[in-house]
Amino acid sequence: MSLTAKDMSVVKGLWAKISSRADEIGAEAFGRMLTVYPQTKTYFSHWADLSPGSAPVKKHGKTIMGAVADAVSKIDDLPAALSQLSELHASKLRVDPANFKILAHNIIVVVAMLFPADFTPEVHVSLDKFLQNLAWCLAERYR
Ligand code: HNI
Repeated sequence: MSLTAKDMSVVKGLWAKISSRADEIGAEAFGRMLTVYPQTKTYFSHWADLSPGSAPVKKHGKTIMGAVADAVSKIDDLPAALSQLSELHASKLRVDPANFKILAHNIIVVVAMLFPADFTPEVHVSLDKFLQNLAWCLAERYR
């Protein structure tokens, strides 16, 4: 399911509208993932506080969205943009790649919640495709 030129421009257009709140989106989506899919907490058991809105959750939400922002800016070559992060998640962090789709889904929910007027069916499709591609590229180094 590769991204069309239209998907890329829709995602970039959306990003221009929502990027000023990227930290908030990341914190909210990451906090929701940990709450709704508690098995994801196992990767962060070394943190002091995993509750929604806690300082480490906010900080990591921001980190994740920094990588998403970078992927948006390199949307025409996502495998190259994400290869180092994929390597890190595969060999060092050993995160089950099924979790990438779970986080992607939570990001979609939060974007829809915070930007209802911008979240048209067209935006939904392109954002979903983009995040699924991002998840797929993050899983690339597991093979
Ligand atoms: Ni992920 C660290 C990006 C999904 C578990 N992750 C990072 C870092 C970035 C990042 C950036 C910091 C790297 C560094 O230190 O150089 N992660 C992303 C992105 C996604 C994602 C863009 C998907 C959209 N990561 C996930 C998921 C899990 C996950 C779904 C587990 C459920 N990531 C981790 C862990 C770390 C991490 C664990 C290290 C955290 C720490 O202790 O600092």
